[in-house]
Amino acid sequence: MHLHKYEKVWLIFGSGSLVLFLLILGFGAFYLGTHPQSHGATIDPENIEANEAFQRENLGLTQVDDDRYIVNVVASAFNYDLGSDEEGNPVSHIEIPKGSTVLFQVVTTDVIHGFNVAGTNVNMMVEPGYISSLEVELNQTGEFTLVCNEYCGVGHHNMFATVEVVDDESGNETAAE
Ligand SMILES: [Cu+2]
Repeated sequence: MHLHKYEKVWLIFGSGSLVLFLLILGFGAFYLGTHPQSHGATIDPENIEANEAFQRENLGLTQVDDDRYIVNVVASAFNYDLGSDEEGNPVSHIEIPKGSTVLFQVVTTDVIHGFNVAGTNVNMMVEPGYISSLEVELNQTGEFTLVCNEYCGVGHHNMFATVEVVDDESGNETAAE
């Protein structure tokens, strides 16, 4: 088979860049330990309550300062645990005043789940053994659906909650419910 000189050059260039990119990817993943969103924070998925943030009473929305909130979530097939309200019912809707800085911290107790607040920049993969965390400023009012975007099993489509960003003109509305 005869290969034209330019064709050879292109083949070498093409396969060379493929190898180069794979090396860069491998270097990042295995040597630098690059990991999506988790900042390398680990947790025992069998015993998440060993971490204070994921004890039952600390789940869901917590105000930590004037315009700062933390949302701790335990994902499992097929639910996002956002804690319970006063009546003991599971929380599936949280309200956050517009302009707040929110730190989302999410763990899973079983398989890989997604954590996507559709329409915002919040989009994380939640892997067993890792704490996925992301801090965002929520500047757009509206109701956003929190969905699992990693297929996790037969009940995957039932895995959602809502995050509502509300205008905070009244001053100090209660945000956690
Ligand atoms: Cu899912």
